[in-house]
Amino acid sequence: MNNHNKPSIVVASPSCFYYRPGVRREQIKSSQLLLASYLSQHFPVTYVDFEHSIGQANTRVQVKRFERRARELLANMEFDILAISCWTSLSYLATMTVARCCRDLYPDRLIVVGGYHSTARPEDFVTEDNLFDYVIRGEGEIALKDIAASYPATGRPTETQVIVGQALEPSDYVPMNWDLVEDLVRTNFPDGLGTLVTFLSRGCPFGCAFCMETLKTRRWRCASVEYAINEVQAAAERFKFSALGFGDACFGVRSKWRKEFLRELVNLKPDFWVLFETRPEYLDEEDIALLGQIKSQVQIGLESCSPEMLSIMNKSRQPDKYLTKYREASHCLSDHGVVHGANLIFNHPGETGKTLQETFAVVDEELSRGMSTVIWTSHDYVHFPGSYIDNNRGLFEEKYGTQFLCPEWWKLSEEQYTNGRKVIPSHDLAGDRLKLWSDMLEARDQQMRDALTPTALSLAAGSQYEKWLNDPRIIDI
Ligand code: B12
Ligand code: SF4
Repeated sequence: MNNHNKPSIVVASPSCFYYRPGVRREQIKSSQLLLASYLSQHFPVTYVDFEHSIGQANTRVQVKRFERRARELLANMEFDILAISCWTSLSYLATMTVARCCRDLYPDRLIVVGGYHSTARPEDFVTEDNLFDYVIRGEGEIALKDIAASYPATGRPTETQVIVGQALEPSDYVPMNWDLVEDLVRTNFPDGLGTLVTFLSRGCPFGCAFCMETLKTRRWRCASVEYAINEVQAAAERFKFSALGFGDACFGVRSKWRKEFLRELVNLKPDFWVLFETRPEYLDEEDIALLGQIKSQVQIGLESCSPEMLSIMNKSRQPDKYLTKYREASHCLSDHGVVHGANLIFNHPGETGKTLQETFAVVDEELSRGMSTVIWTSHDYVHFPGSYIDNNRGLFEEKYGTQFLCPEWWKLSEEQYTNGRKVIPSHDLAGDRLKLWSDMLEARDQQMRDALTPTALSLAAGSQYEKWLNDPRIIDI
């Protein structure tokens, strides 16, 4: 240890193994950077992203190569504590590999793991040989700061310790320390970034059945408007990017904060796109009129238009009211020219032919209104550990005939993108009927395309609907 009171920390994003080749990687992993930013106030911190420095590994040969490169990189790094982020379960195998390389090289150094996966499945990191010293559940800042502060005196614990991290209060939020990724950005993105993400709040008060956010502190905690605006300005002054995203689990829950922030944001006259995800309840006409004055794109976590599915998903206790709210918000967003994604999850446990009909009936009704800025963004259900569904698999199996065909996909050296989706939602949607939703979507392809304004069409083609890229109405954005 160079400085006896201040151990040095490497915060590492370990990459993903066996994730579908060609899936776009996140340019800057902002959650990990946020953690590193907080720690850098107290300790010397380096941030590394093995996905950038080594790459993803999608075959056994690539995994072997990854292991070799990780060993070389770690051998050339100065640090006392390796803090690995198993943020997504897709990083589980890579996390284990990086930790193993580190332990082989440095038997005395501290290895800590945190992130959504360790929050959901801490036991996945408890090994006979105590590979990890600490497994942190929930937010990592305070737990890691305490561990690092006591490490010089206590050294490695004799057994793996599982700790629930105390959630950070807004008074302790620290701005992103962009210095930590200066070299990474300069080396990997010399022409500028696509989307840069920062955070203005934490927590979500809702409890959707498929979402892992529910495992963390649910209280919505926002930074002050002044802090939030400073974050926007600091990012814009520092880097060139086409969009700034707010990665908040649920943007703008408190109406007064939201309006004040949006007013200040409009005053900044941003020349980049602003992106965030929220619920329809948190967008009224005043907010939308403000958003209409800047280049903004809103993701709405609608998830389904079937009242029955919305109940099963625990999206809302009053599904009909929720759908009315969605329609009002969506129409108003279209009236103000604000592009918005209506995110839908299909084949969620409990889904049947009837619930699909209900969803597409609403989609059809919306399409019949003519030109709009709504992009229907559709995904298959992906089974993540720690969600309500995962914790109550038996209940779904019994009630709907759901089958979880690969319940621990993150542990297998096989294509995880496919394995995570191996769920039969109900007795009714098995076999060939599993692709019923994508057939129903495909049948509406032309209508969906024609209903979009040129800006919305161009944004849709640039993201989810690549097949629309040859449409003559596409414009440069
Ligand atoms: C913002 C977000 C994104 C952004 C990320 C932006 C960016 N550039 O970083 C975007 C939209 C790009 C995105 C992409 C993906 N996401 Co996402 N995303 C979120 C979201 C909405 C919010 C995260 C958040 O609140 N951050 C705020 C910070 C403060 O909290 P945090 O991220 O949890 O970080 C804290 C702790 O986890 C902990 N921690 C993290 N690392 C470490 C390390 C150590 C050592 C310690 C001690 C602690 C620690 O400390 C951090 C600070 O407090 C969540 C949850 C949700 N409601 O949907 C999903 C969520 C995290 N995403 C998820 C997924 C699956 C993905 C994708 C894989 C989707 C896909 N198929 O491509 C990709 C993966 C991208 C990647 N490789 O990094 C899942 C993860 C589930 C899982 N088990 O894997 C979540 C939980 C949603 C869900 N389905 O439930 N995502
Ligand atoms: S899906 Fe969205 S609204 Fe539901 S719990 Fe997760 S973050 Fe909250």
